[in-house]
Amino acid sequence: MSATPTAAERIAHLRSELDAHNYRYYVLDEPSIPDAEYDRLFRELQALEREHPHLVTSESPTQRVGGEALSVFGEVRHEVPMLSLGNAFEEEELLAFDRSVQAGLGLQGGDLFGGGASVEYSCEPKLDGLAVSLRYEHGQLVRGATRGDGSTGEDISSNVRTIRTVPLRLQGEGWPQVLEVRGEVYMPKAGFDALNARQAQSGGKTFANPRNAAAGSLRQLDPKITASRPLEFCCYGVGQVSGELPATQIGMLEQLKAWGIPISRELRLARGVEACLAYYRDIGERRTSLAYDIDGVVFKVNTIEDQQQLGFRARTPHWAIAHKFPAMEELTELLDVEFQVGRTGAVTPVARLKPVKVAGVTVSNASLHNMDEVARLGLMIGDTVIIRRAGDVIPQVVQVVSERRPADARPVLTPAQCPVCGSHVERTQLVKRSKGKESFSEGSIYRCVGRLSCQAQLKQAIIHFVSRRAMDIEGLGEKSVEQLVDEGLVTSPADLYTLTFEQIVGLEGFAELSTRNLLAAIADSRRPSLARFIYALGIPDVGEETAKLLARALGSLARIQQALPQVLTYLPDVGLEVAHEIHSFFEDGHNRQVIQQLLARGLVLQEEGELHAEFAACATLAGFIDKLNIAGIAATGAKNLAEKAGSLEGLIALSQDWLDLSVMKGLNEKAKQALREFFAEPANVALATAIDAQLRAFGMHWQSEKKVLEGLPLAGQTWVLTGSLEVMSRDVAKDRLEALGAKVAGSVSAKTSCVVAGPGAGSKLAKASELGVRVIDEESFLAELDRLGQ
Ligand code: I6G
Repeated sequence: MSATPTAAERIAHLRSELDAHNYRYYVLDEPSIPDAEYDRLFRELQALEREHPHLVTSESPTQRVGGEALSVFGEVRHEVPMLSLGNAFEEEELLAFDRSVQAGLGLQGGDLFGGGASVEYSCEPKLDGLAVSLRYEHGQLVRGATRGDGSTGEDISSNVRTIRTVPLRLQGEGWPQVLEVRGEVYMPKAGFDALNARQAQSGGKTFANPRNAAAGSLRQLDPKITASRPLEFCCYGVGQVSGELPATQIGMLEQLKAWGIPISRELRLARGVEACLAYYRDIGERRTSLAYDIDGVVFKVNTIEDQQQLGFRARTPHWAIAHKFPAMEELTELLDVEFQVGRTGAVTPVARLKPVKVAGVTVSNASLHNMDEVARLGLMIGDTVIIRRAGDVIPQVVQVVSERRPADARPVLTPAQCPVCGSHVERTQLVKRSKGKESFSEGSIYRCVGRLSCQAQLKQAIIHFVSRRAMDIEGLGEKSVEQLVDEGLVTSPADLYTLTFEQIVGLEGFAELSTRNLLAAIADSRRPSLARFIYALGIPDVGEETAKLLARALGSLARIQQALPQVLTYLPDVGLEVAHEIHSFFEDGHNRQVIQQLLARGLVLQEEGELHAEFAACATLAGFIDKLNIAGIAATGAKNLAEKAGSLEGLIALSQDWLDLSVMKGLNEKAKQALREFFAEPANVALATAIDAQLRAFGMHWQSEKKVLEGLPLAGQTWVLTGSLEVMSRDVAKDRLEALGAKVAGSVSAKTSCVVAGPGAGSKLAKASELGVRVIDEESFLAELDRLGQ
């Protein structure tokens, strides 16, 4: 048996394990262990290093969190200058480059006017990031520097160390004593979107594009900020090298990859310029679906000796060229801001632009999202703006060029009246509940209050109502809906059901047969499921899933219409804001009238009628108390109170009985005081009583927590989820198990009832087999949920 390792040995082992996993994850793109296992090893290393601080070294994976902040970056001289590349914008320029390479290499048939031989080129995408140089000595990362002017850059060592894809020490063996690798630090698109969302939420600075975000993140004096940004590194070449490297560009990059340095996954060899053009077209087609921004592809003569023979012109090599793609960003002028009215009445600003070609497409409109975005951009009419087209999404205004603002620039004003119907426009409110009180704050959306009396909202509402996933009325496209509304034939969804043959025939696109078909489709839509109908109503924030949930849980339109916002929040995933949207939709007199008309005109909803048993079972008094959000009363306090009080009346009485409450156990003094104060407010008593009465009217009765669980099929069982689930997310799986009464635990023990193991399951699976615990795969798990009615 081997001896227990010393702390130093275990630390060394953990570091090399983590380095190896990082290498497989980032360089080979072949993760070998689940993230959770990686985290466990990482935490073990952190704990050991905390216990033995003298064993901490700068290349430990734990040291990527970012050290001390600097006051200024130091200077770094590049022994081998960092070059720049010549560009080709047109195909002809690339052909000319190839001819000059052939001529330079004295290839047969190759002259400046027409080539014959085929040169081998390495091909890579040109990432839109920042060029950096990383210096390794004896395999250890000793310095990172920006390109600067090519001869002198800035020392950003502390920052590059925080980038996960930069190895702190090289893998394998045989690396030169000094090895400088060069490449691009960039921010993947998904990381950029997430960072901007985080920044916007916290009121921080947002970035115009991933390149700016990467630059802003790398040039931070505080490396902790860099550490929190999703940066990556991709190597494309070398600088100073103390020994020999393979004789070709691709061979050299493959060697660097073997030492743990990430290189492009798109690296290819092309024989001849035609193959280069094919590569350019292929990457161009996939450009928007790549995980990162690129602005072109780079071709390099593959044989290093040939590169040396071709040499340099000033600071650009004769042996490499960047073949650029059309820019995704362009400058243009903001001519005006107009306001569009959507289905739910949201009045959104749209930028009208001086037409400009962006990546081959003429752009004259761009989305501005909402007025907060206009304010964030500091946008004024007349401004010169940067427009960005990313993939197939609508072009965006990403930045104002404030230096170019004309003297007569005008502010963008929110219209007080709806531009379509003239109704009042009001700002949406955000509802928050804390300490038992609901509070409202201003949202970023403005809404026309005209509802269906607004032609814009009416058209969009009808288009939604008839759509395939809603009432599924075939034959009514957007144009036809617009005509019906413009002709005054349809003033609400209910009017669809009184349309006659004579009214439709003769409208554009409607001959006799298509009219008959449309009338048949309308008639066929008269028996929708409750879920379809709720979705078709177009309640703000209620998508198909929420509509299904409402229908399944509450079982009837009558209950959905009456439900108080607080009762609706008993549904999983329905927060207070959505609950208020639903409630106020059904409170609205006009909406109620449309629904009544629809039913009067022959719509028959297919409803379950019954309250769903699972929904009925979630009404525990403890949960109710918890939802009241009384300061200081969390889940445990709520449970203790529920146990003692037994009902809402009991709870109110308890809050008023000074002595009884004072001696109660399991609740601290502050919480007791908060409870007294809460029920001393008549408005709170009225609200709690109304919720209680509604739950009862719906057929729900307070149940004890225990009883609820006892009635469920997996009551008393403990389940563990491990590995990755492919069909169902882990959160959903957990919710389903809990709804069936099971507890979901994070580790396996002899008490575990069952382990659901997906691909990549590791130590938990091993433990389960060791203890003889039942293990099932995802397919059997889904079958079991089906059987148990989940
Ligand atoms: O800026 C660059 C991007 C990509 C490069 C580059 C590259 O190769 C894929 N290669 C060199 C040699 C240089 N800049 C100078």
